[in-house]
Amino acid sequence: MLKFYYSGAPNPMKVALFLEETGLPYEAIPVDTRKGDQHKPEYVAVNPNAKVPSIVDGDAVVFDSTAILLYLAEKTGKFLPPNTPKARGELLSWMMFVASGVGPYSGQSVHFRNFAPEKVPYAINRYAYEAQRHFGILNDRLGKQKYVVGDSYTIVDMNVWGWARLIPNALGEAAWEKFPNVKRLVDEISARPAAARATALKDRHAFKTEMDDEARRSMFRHLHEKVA
Ligand SMILES: N[C@@H](CCC(=O)N[C@@H](CS)C(=O)NCC(=O)O)C(=O)O
Repeated sequence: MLKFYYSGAPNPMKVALFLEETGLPYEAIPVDTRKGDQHKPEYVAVNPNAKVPSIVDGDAVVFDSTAILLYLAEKTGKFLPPNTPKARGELLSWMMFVASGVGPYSGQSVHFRNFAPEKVPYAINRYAYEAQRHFGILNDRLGKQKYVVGDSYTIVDMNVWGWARLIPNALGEAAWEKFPNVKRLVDEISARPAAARATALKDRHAFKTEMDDEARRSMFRHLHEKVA
């Protein structure tokens, strides 16, 4: 059975959503990143990047949420736009836009707002600005069409949902007012039974919630290793 290495964080949740939407059988294997499970040699053998999510499907090992969504969509033929060069071009462009922009800038914005030991106004503004810019691009697109690519719900919308549902963590409570079209998509997806099952997955395991020294040592390793 497909093994799904996960936590309740945004990137694993996109994959949980896909698995629940399709009903593909899977075994959910918790990786408690606040306890340092991501650095255990047996996990790094699956994901050399030492982050979640990853999957093992027979002899296929896939890491990075965007790669996993593409892999599973191609494997099942589900949640893809029509197989035309135009739609495929859009699919790949928007998947990479989420992978290289929305995710990293949102993640860094959360980090500098909530977790950095010093409040660095330049970094806070830089990452909030870029996260906001990316969500603004999505908001404009979703003002013109119901879904990000084509006229049906695809893996691009799932990829967006992972981080977009946490917009208040990245940009503050009032930020939803700036992105009504993204909110419309997030609310629609979050209301789906598959999304409820995906978000409930984290309750199957007692993930550590405290951001204490062990968690900081596991997730923010640069705190103990000066490289610049
Ligand atoms: N590009 C990767 C990023 C994965 C990632 O940053 N995962 C976070 C959770 S959302 C994680 O594992 N954090 C723990 C750590 O950084 O040690 C993806 O999309 O899967």
